[in-house]
Amino acid sequence: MNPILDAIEVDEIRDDFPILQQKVHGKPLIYFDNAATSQKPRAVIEALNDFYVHYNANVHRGIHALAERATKEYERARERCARFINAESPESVIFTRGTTESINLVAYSWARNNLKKGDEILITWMEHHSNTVPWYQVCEHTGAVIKRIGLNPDGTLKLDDLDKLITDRTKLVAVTQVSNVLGTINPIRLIADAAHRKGALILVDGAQSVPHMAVDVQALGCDFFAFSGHKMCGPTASGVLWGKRNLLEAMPPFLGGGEMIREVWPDHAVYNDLPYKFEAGTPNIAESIGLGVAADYLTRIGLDRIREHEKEITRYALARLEEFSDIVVYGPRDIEQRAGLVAFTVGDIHPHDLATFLDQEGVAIRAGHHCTMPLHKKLGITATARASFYLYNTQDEVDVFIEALRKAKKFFGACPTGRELGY
Ligand code: C6P
Repeated sequence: MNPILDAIEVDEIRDDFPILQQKVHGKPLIYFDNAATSQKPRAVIEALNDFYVHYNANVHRGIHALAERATKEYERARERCARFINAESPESVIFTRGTTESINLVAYSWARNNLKKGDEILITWMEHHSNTVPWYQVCEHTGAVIKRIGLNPDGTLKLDDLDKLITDRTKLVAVTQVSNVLGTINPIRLIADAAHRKGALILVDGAQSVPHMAVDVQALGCDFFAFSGHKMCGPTASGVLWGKRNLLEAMPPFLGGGEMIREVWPDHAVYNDLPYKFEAGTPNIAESIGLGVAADYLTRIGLDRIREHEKEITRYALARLEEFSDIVVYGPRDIEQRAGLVAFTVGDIHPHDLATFLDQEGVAIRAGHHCTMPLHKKLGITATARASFYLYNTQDEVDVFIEALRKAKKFFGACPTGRELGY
């Protein structure tokens, strides 16, 4: 079997995504902002439509036909998500609105109840604000402190002193599997083993990994794993927190309300079992069902093949970007350590100007700090431009992107570099 999606397959895949057929500013849309959110295939759009047209009802409450069907599909989505990340049971899959909410659930329910003054939370310099700010809040609440794993010059994690960084006071290591700026793929199993040797837990932010590579939470050896549906072809406001069952069972509920209880007495409540204990109120039913469909859609195409396809595009994009002598590309060059995104700057053109110019050419990229202000401060910059790829992108699109960059350079009159001037 050819491990890489061939041109015909990509054409077929593109047909699944109606949004890609349009023009933007009179140019064919080239969507390179997949790390922010991916586009949705017809199967997911139709699943949402089907829910609202045929069986919209609340779950786990009604005993009428619609409610029973909604409940069945909602729980089927949980099974699909569990299979997608190889969770040992669907009960350890909690539906949330996304990575941010999943991490906050752990911060509020586990960390605030298990950390005390002087305890340490180890994060890294490449964490998204979602895997940073909740821990700052835990520290404000408990008196625990944040420590960080450093970065090597190539944008990989500095792991040589990991066993020293994780101390007897470290209670949690919270790390992203893939950086949304550097693209770095972190060796989670190695970090998890080091954390467990010291009795610490590990939470993995899977927002940028789950959509693009096969993830097995058990093989990774993590304790908590968070991801978002909207970056993996699923609807917005869908996502998952997976946790080891014994940990989730010992944690108090995050939010109180309907559905998360078994009994409510005049003066106290008895909480429900997993996963409902963590799903207070009417959940995001349609979105979770759509997420289950997205997980099956990606599985059908094959996560390993999607990863290979993105590797090819990224390798090509990195090579073509090198045609610009004043380009700075962040993150590892080794494609085995890099996911399908490239953050960069070109000369002294502000990334926002670049993104605005590229938009006029039909190319959607993101610019800014990408919710990683500490990382940008560490790199000594305020912003980067970022192109992020997915299964429906092609090398031809990279060519258009490169030509658009060339035009942008000309338009902004970027100073020629010494290399371009021949010295
Ligand atoms: N990064 C980006 O453009 P939510 O918003 O909860 O779905 O995901 C948050 C999140 C957490 N971790 C990582 C590594 C992420 O990349 C993101 C979202 C988007 O890079 C929006 S800032």
